Amino acid sequence: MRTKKHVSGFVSILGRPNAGKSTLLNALLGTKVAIVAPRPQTTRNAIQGVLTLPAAQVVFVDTPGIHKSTTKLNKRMMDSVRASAAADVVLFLVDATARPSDEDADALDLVKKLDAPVIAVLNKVDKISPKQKVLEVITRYQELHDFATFVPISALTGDGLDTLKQEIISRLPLGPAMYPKDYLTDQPERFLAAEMIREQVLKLTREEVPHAVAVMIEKFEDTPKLVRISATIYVERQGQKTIVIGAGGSMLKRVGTEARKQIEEMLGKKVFLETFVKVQPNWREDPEFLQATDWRTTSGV
Ligand SMILES: Nc1nc2c(ncn2[C@@H]2O[C@H](COP(=O)(O)OP(=O)(O)OP(=O)(O)O)[C@@H](O)[C@H]2O)c(=O)[nH]1
Ligand SMILES: [Mg+2]
Repeated sequence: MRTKKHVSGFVSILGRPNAGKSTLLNALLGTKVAIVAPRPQTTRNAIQGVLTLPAAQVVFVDTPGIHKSTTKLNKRMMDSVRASAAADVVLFLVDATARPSDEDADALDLVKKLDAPVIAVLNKVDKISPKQKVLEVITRYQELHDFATFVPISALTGDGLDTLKQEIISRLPLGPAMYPKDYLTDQPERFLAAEMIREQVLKLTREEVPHAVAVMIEKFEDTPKLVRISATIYVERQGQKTIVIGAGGSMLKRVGTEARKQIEEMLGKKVFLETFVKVQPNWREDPEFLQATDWRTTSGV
């Protein structure tokens, strides 16, 4: 029942690459809407995930990690961070196990410009022992900015998430739900399918390959019994293509099998997935290519 006390608003999740922003979004929603990988710069587009509760609707915005932009792709990623930063409440997500670095200052600069309350969320406390060390991290960040509050969490185990939800909801303005209650994310299924394929490549490859991978869906045919999907995995060099295909096609097969399972779970339907690998030299500097892989600017993901 919607009472007068209903609150709603936007909550952006900002922080350094690999801090666990996408893991946190999935944990808050209890459903996977964002891909996660143990590599920095996994998320490339700002995406929404909507949490609908009886007395609150929270539109979380997961963003790419704050980093120094070098390529056109990186610049686009940082543009999307800045465009999503303004919100009713901001979560500044910190990997509490990471050493402070120069890029922390850039991340803080961005946050300091915002008018909204900023909650410092200290993530990965499951890896911190003894727990007192969390206090040291809090003290360090207290000196850097006037945060609204500090909430230690583990996005992986779910520790601290109820407290975090309460801290967010108590700061949201009164207002009705903005989306229907079953609305989960703004990403089209085609884009999510492309992301699930990219996630597997990120998980299974290392060094420069993850950064050089982009996925485009060429065909997405929804039939009553089966969804037929054709996807192209783009890399920048021949050597990377050899790695993604693997000996006798073994790597590509693993990527395809794992991604297909995830896509089937998302769609609740059988999927036939075929994948191709192509070399597209320097695509990270190619505005047309970047536009084509961003569903906000084109329908052809
Ligand atoms: N131990 C531990 N690992 C975590 C936790 N949260 C996230 N991780 C791991 O940290 C890595 C990065 O997680 P992501 O959610 O992709 O991080 P992100 O901040 O979205 O990264 P970018 O999209 O690259 O900016 C993954 O290997 C996660 O499993 C946590 O609470 N505890
Ligand atoms: Mg992410």
